[in-house]
Amino acid sequence: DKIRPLLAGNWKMNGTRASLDQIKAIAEGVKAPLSEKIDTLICPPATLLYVATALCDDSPLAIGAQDCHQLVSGAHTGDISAAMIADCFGTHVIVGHSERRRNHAEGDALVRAKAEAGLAAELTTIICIGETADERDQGQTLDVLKRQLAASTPDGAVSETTVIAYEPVWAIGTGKVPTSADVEEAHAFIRKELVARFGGDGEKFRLLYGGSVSGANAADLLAVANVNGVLVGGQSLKAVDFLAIYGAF
Ligand code: G2H
Repeated sequence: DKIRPLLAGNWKMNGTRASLDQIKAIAEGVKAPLSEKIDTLICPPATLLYVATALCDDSPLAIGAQDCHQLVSGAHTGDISAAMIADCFGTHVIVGHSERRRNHAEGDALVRAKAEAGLAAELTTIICIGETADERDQGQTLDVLKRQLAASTPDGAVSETTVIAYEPVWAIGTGKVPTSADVEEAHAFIRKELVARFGGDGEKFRLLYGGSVSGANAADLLAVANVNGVLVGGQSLKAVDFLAIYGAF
């Protein structure tokens, strides 16, 4: 069976009530027949989650969150739980984005706990991994991917609800994109590791590429073996840009 692709947008700390127009336009633009073949997702800031899901009621566009706490509730000022995301009708959560790993000192064990929380709340959970520029320069890319993938992915992960996003940190928001050969090597490696750990189900996990994806490079990235979709930052903020990437599927 062919893997059903996923086009995911990560708004990061961008978007106000005024941006709901863009969510509406994306929800309206994600139409059949293409929407029957691919899943689409926007992860706005948590402040817009509840109203965004209401706006997408009649659209195949899914709405998710960019992070969650590893616990269900409690004295954790400023955090939101996976259960709260589900309560807002969010269906997906991103965990382990490099900006969380770097700016909030989130290590693999915490990312794994967050992924477990996402899965426990029945959210499709997107686990991000990727090497920094220094690690790449030192030839450590595959070692880093191996370690992050192994330590950030829960044992109970299954292909239906767990997605792996490969985001080379040096490609994020920089306009620099790895070559197709580099993406192919990284994704083939991730696939091999997933199969080694999860057997046949490892063949079915969706592997997304993320980092400076745009309408101009999406088709080339999507043509790479084991690229089952993309995770888009900057180019997901405006409907016109996001829908151009949608059109590349
Ligand atoms: C990578 C990506 C979205 P951008 O972080 O997660 O952002 O497309 O802006 O590089």
